[in-house]
Order: sequence, then C-alpha cells, then structure tokens
Amino acid sequence: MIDYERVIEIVKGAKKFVVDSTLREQIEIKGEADFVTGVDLMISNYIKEEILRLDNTIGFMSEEENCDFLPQKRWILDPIDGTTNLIFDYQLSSISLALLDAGNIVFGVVYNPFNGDIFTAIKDRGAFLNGKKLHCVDREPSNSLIEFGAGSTRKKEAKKIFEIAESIFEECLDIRRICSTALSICFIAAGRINGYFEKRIKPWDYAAASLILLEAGGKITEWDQTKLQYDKPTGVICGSPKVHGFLVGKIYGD
Ligand code: LIP
Repeated sequence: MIDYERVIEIVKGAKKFVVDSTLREQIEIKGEADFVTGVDLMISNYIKEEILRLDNTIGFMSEEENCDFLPQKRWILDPIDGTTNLIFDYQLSSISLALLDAGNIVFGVVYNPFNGDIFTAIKDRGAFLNGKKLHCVDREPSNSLIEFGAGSTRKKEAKKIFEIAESIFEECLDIRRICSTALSICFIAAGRINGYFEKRIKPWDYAAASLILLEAGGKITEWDQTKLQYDKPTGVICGSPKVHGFLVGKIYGD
C-alpha cells in the first residue's frame, strides 16, 4: 500500500526548486512557445528519485523524460505545469503527480507552490483542497466562467479554437486564461471556474487533475467524448455536468 501522505509531502518538497532564482533563469526553448527551465528538470529528477524509493516496481512517466515504454502501473508527472507562467512570474503554475493503474488514475495531487493550494484525490474517496472536501458547482452555462487552451505551441491551428471560444464567450459569463491545465481543471473541481477545453495536451497536463475533477462530481472526456486515456496527447473537454454538455454542443456546432 502506497503512503499517499508521504507522496504529498514529497510534492510539497519541490517548492525549494520553484523559489530558486538561478534555476528559474536557466531557460531552454523546446519549440514554438514551449520552454523548459532548470526548475522543471530539478523537480523531475527529485520526485522520480523520492517516489521510486517508496516502491521501485512502479513505472515513471514525466514531461521531462523520454517515455518510449509505458508500464501499465506508473506515476505520471508534470514537474511544472505552466512553465511559461513560471518564467513570467505569473504565480499560477503547478506540480502535478498522478498514479495510473490499469487505465484509471487512482491518486492525484496538484500543488501550486505560490499560494500553497494543494488539491488531492484518491479514487472513490473524494477530492480535497487543503484538506477540505470539494464539490464542483453546476451553474447554468450563461452564468459560467470558461477557460480554454489556445494552443500557443501550434499557432497555425489556433483560428478554429478562437472561433469556438468566441461562440462560447457570447453565451457564457466570461472567459478565463489560467494557462496551467492542471490548475484549470482543479479550479472547476473547486467551483472557481466551471469549464475548460483544449484541443491538444499531454497526459501529464491532465492526469492528476482528471481524478480530482471526477471525484468532485465533474465531467472530463476526450475531445470525441470517449473515456480519457493517459498514453498519448489528446484533446479534453471538461466541466461541471451542465457546462460539459454545453461545451460539447458548442464545439460540435449545436
Ligand atoms: C502547458 C499547459 C497550458 C496548456 C499548454 C501546455 P506546460 O503545460 O498546462 O495550460 O495550454 O498546452 O501543455 O508545458 O507548461 O507543462
């Protein structure tokens, strides 16, 4: 049995790298609007080492590692979700760690080191923010705040997404851009926003937060509305139940 409290402590221990200005200044460009910093790399190594010390039979997948082989049971880590936000000191980045077992996320933790928010969930045992149980709020779409991922790493494909976002903006209360997928999905679980969609993200962006949202009573699916998988990049649509339905309708042109 994995000691999830210990896992949460390990994740919180990553804050020391986030506040290290020398590491934050080590910035490499991976691709169009796609960066990695010394913070991402140090956290990836630190969490891998600590987590495998708890049980070295479980696999490990991280944004900052080569993931050619995907064990059925594995940790899925985004050492910093919202790297551009970190570089700009936008104070909205997170460390996101999930445990996948036989196709389902069974544990997830998303930590914002800037304000200490820690979102956690164990499958079938509810979702929590700083220890307080979460229930996502099922507002009417017209009274909802919606976040969307614009696809800054593939700007040529963004036109269609902005058209969808505009048609949603016309019918919802307002649009938000948080730009850490893990935090956006957790914010739905906490009722801070009510829906989010992005056409192409990676499993480490949504793995931990997907369980937190489901456990809080929300809905998250692939772009084609099938059950989420955690092996390859995909699109996600998520929200409180009513808002999820609203977003599907707008994306598929109701
Ligand atoms: C980023 C996100 C952001 C999303 C980008 C990207 P990274 O993750 O969380 O919200 O829009 O597509 O995946 O690269 O900063 O970990």
